[in-house]
Amino acid sequence: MNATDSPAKLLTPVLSTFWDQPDAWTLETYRRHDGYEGLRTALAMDPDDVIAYVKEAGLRGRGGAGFPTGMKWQFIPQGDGKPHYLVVNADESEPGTCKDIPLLFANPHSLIEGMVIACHAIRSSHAFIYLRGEVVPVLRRLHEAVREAYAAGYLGKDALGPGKDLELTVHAGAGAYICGEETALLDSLEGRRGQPRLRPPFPAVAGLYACPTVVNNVESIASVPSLMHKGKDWFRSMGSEKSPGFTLYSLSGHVAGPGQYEAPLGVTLRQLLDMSGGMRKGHRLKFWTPGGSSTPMLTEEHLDVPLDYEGVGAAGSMLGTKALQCFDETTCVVRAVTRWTEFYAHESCGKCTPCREGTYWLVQLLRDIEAGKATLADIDKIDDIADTINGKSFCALGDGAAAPIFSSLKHFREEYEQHVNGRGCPFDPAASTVWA
Ligand code: L3W
Ligand code: SF4
Repeated sequence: MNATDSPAKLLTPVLSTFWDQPDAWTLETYRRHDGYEGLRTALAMDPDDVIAYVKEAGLRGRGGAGFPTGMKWQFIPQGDGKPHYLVVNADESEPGTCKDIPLLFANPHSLIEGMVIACHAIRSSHAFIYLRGEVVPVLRRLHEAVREAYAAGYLGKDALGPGKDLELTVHAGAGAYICGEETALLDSLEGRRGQPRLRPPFPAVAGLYACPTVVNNVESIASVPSLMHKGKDWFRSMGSEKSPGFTLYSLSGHVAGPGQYEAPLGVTLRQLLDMSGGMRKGHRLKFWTPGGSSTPMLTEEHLDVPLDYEGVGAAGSMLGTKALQCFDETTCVVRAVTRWTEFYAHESCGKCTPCREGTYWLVQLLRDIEAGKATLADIDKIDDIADTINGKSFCALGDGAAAPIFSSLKHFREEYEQHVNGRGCPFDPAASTVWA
């Protein structure tokens, strides 16, 4: 893959191959597209060999951190006499992130098949899906797909071989962003208020009900069946040495063609925009996030950054969830950052002081700057508060809240100053409305 490749060549539909079919989500459609063939391959292998295979393929977690999936599975102790659990994190809620919900809606069996393979690998007999509760149509569809999988014998009695049963529970969360943090999710699943736990111990050592637990993102697990069926060389033929494979990129904002684009890791935003119709007519890119609002914003000068873990890292951001939110020149960066910070302040679980207090004060100051009621010293103050949150909070939400402050000040400090000196916002909010 290189910068001159044609748009069509850049797309690698795997998870999204048959999303547009009306009965895409059914077992029958899934089987027509090689569904459950990867499971057949995996069940013929020793569990340790499946883990080694996924490690060699180089699959990395698609939930934000990019942690190697096979390595995470390998952390589960064997012969410890304790139950092992697999928990799929389907609590998608990072601003801009919108890949797992469509994936579950259109192709739930790819997740179920991946979960059966993962349970075989880590020797687990009970798996859970923690789904964002508001998405009721997805919950219903998931229940129906799980019912189909039980009826077909992929789940339930002897699912993993003679005497090896597998249960799958779908749990709907109550709609708190913090429950996407893996340890808060486990507390919530256990019936408690979702708040992060101290790590270590990591869930692989003491997770659900204090037993060894793998927590993986939906897309990570859904990527396993095709990898097992088509092979690690096929998987490695896409992406780069350190970031191999295909992934879902979610384009949103002031773009002509918002949606999901499945492409190899390492594609660039310029290539994705070229194939999807670019920015909305007559406008140009001002800033964008590589992976949701928790990942530092980038600008037009980063259009050719390879969208993989190393490329985005070298550009000073994180690949995150590959939620590419694109904003054009009509957008007030102070307004966008204020809106995101309001989200973090609202969703802060309150457990630690830097995040609980810091996000509150950031919102007050940002609103003052946006309204032209602040001083230049207040711009330094938001920088200072973000510094007090970053790296000093209990979980990643704090760092995520600090990221838009730092990155917007780095790229657009003069725009903050313009608000102060001009006593208000120089932008027309109506002009940046996507539907305008
Ligand atoms: C065992 C060790 N396990 C690490 C495991 C750990 C976890 C995974 C990654 O945050 C990021 C965050 C968000 N022994 C281990 C170990 N692990 N060392 O590996 O861990 P970590 O700490 O690097 O990341 P995290 O706390 O899981 C995730 C960013 O993603 N993000 C947010 C995304 C939001 C969604 C959503 O809405 N769906 O995913 C976006 O960029 O800021 O930096 O499993 O246990 N020694
Ligand atoms: Fe809770 Fe925020 Fe602290 Fe995380 S950083 S534990 S969300 S208060």
